[in-house]
Amino acid sequence: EEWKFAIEESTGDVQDLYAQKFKELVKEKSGGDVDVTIYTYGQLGTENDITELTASGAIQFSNASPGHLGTFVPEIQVFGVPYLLSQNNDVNKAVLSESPTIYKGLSKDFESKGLKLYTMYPEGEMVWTTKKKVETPKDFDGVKFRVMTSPILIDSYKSFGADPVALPWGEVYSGLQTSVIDAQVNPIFFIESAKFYEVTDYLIYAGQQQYTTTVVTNDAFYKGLSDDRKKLLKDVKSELDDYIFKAQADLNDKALDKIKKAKPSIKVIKLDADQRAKFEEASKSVGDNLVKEVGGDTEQVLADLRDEIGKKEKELGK
Ligand code: 6CS
Repeated sequence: EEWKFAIEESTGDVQDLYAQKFKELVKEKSGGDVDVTIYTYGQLGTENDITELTASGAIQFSNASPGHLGTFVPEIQVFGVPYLLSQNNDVNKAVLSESPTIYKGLSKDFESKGLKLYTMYPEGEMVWTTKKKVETPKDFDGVKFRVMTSPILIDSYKSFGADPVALPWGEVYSGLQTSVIDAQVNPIFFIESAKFYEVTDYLIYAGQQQYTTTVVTNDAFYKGLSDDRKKLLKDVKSELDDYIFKAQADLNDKALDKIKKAKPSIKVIKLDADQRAKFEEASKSVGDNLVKEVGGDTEQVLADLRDEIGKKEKELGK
């Protein structure tokens, strides 16, 4: 039996590490019966293409990051609300791996689109790479800022003061090179592997967002699996929750040094609490706008997530 798994990233990136380990564990736990074939970014299309392929059943698994899933499963855009997730990534890990709001509430929104939400995990703090120094919303005046394709990101970056442009990531390097765009945002491991630092001058940490991703399966495929296979997938998920959290942290830890070595002239700026507060204030209404636009259970999901994050922060620290 073959399961096809498409990722939104390249070999050696976080999603690839996940898929590789998934492949290994599925093979082992199925006694060699199931072979997972991994397709990296571009082999089957862009981020939005692989979601469609999974929903239609042409492939069984894919990564579908909230940053790109917004027109398909609009409710998932709650993960795009600036400053929603914790600055403590242990909190995010706990919420993303076991939250009832995600696996009971949001998962219904996936099912209605032919997808089964398998897992969620964080990929690291998202860092702005720009050609000019940005420390206040005013500094974003006239900056053409590339965001992923979910509509909430357009709203967010407008609220921050920039001119957002939505693109698949394959167009980002050349876009920066030719000044079709002036800036973009991604976790540091990805800025390193996709070489976005080569065509920008500043790395700016504003604390606004943790990159999150989902792994989805085709819903009919999942429902048709035997109880044994469903249990196998459940066991693999639990093992991978810890594995991928450590793996992404390692990859992100090493990436900044690699960038500094490859480009000593790169300037790294960490916005302080007052500077961050200005961006948070500017984007205050983004969550409410999302609730108004998407409707349905979005208001409840957002409130419940805030509650879960708050509770985990009490337990694990901010
Ligand atoms: O910027 C993007 O669109 C891409 N960034 C990451 C970290 N993963 C895949 C995604 O498509």
